Amino acid sequence: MTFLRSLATSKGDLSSITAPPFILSGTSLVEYSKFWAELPDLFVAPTMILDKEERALAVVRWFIATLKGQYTSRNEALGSEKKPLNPFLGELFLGKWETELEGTTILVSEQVSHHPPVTAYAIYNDAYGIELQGYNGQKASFATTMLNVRQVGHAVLYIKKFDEYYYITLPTLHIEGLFYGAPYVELEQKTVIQSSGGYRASIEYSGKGYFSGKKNTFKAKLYAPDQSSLLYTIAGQWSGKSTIINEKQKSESVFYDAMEHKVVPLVVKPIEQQAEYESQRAWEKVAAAVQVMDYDTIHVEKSKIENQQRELRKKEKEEGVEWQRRYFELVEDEGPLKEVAELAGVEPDEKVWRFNREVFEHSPDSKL
Ligand code: HCR
Repeated sequence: MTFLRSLATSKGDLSSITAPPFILSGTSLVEYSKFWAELPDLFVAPTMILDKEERALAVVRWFIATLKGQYTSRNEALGSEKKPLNPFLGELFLGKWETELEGTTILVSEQVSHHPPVTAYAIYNDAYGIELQGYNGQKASFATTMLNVRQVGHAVLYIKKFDEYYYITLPTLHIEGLFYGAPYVELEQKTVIQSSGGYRASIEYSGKGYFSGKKNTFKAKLYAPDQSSLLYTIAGQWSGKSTIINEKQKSESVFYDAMEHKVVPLVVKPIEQQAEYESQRAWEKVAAAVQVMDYDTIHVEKSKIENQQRELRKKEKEEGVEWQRRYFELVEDEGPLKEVAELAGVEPDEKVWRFNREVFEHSPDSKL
């Protein structure tokens, strides 16, 4: 009851929720950016497809494939959704995927704002010339026994060979099962994936009962650049199997089967080699205490980090300076990306977080 009450009074700020120890996670939210590329083969696949329509479809397939990790992996590994650690400003999570066919895919994830919390990330594979960047924050509201979470921000996929952008909006989600102490995520509303070439996918989500009586369901439609010709309809479970109908040929086939794909673990430097602002090193003691549910140590170690951060902010205020983000900068959205956002029918953010790769590559952090 105390937990439900804390949710009801959280006023949209998820970091202020006091969760019972068994719902706490020792993983910081800054780590969640990795879920975008845990299947490196699907991430780079669009770069090898010459046909524009097929390529747009490959982007949708990769996106659908990311959802299982993003939204159900805690349930699968730990039995329920957990409350992640609230990253501090400047917290960094770095890693790479090394696979035989795709080579190296790099992840840079940084907490660029603490109040409200915003994480920015960049993921790139140079061998295939593909890069994803984006940022996200969350706005929450509590309704009876459900926590509704609207995501702020977007992702942009860029394919160098075709000089093509895909603007991706983020789904809204809600958390059910709170009353029973076994929270889980369900997606709702929709995602739009708009390509600079004009192709547009609209993906609608629902839970049990709406489309098919199953959890984690979706229905996606891919439209031609003229926006009126429907090319494909895809439907099924994003955490399981989905099928695709080619609307011209009226043929049906399997689109994606999550059971047939195994995630590739991200390689992160051993903690002792990490810098003190790197996530796993910074939260090491808290994570260890979460493992054994030692609530006192969790509290003591978390408070140390929070107090240190408070001191830093105080000092910055006194000196009249602002915290310098490491590898991302807040810039006005302009050029092709603004146009794609407009095509996607979304009100583009006035300022967006973008990756400064040059700065990253000249820093010791780039030695992964
Ligand atoms: C809502 C959530 C924090 C945000 C998490 C996000 C939206 C972060 C960006 C990722 O790309 C996708 C993503 C996946 C997670 O499912 C989502 C989290 C689920 C729970 C967590 C809340 C802050 C936890 C509240 C406490 C509980 C368990 C009641």
